[in-house]
Amino acid sequence: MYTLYSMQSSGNSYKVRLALAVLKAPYRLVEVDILQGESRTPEFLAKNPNGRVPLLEVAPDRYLAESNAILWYVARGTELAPEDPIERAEALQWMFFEQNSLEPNIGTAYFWLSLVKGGRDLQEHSLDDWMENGNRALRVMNAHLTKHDFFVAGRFTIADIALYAYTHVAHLGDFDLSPYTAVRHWLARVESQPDYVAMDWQPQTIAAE
Ligand SMILES: N[C@@H](CCC(=O)N[C@@H](CS)C(=O)NCC(=O)O)C(=O)O
Repeated sequence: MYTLYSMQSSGNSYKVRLALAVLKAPYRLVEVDILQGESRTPEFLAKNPNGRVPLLEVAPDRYLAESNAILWYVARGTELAPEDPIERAEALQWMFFEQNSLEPNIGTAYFWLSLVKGGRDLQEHSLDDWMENGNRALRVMNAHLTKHDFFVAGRFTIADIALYAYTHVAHLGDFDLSPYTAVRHWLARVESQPDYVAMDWQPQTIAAE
């Protein structure tokens, strides 16, 4: 059974919880409070020298970091992970886009504005850039979703899971999704997938560590 090191309110961690739920894969969950420095302890750094969640223990003492790499690993051989070469490359394209254009703007705004006390004041100098670049990413997504129900392969895949995680909480980072009609319809399509779980959902097995 996998062990997932995750923080409940982390979008990157939620990607993995959502994929594991859709895949009906059992796992042991370890909550890591990054706001209390729990991802920077010597014990955690021994598992992931980069000091971040999510982190998946895939075999005893064998750890996989980076949410989108974890998605590929857990979804291998399933409908969630396209195998056709061009579809696989398109999924990667959107997952790199997520890490380069969406997460650093919408994800970061969500983190500082909704999770960190006083974060708005601390990050005031960054707000305009996040807003401009985050809206640019939303426009790109909206244009694609105007012509497609899902990002890749005409079906729900890990590319949708990767992009959904921070888009669905964009409003908590001050983004207004009302102009992005196709994005809002896609969010609803993701939420109607079988075995979809919300960000605050937890599996049965939660370990104290
Ligand atoms: N590119 C990484 C980003 C991971 C990341 O930034 N995780 C944050 C939580 S969302 C974290 O653990 N931060 C703790 C820290 O930097 O100390 C991924 O996709 O997994």
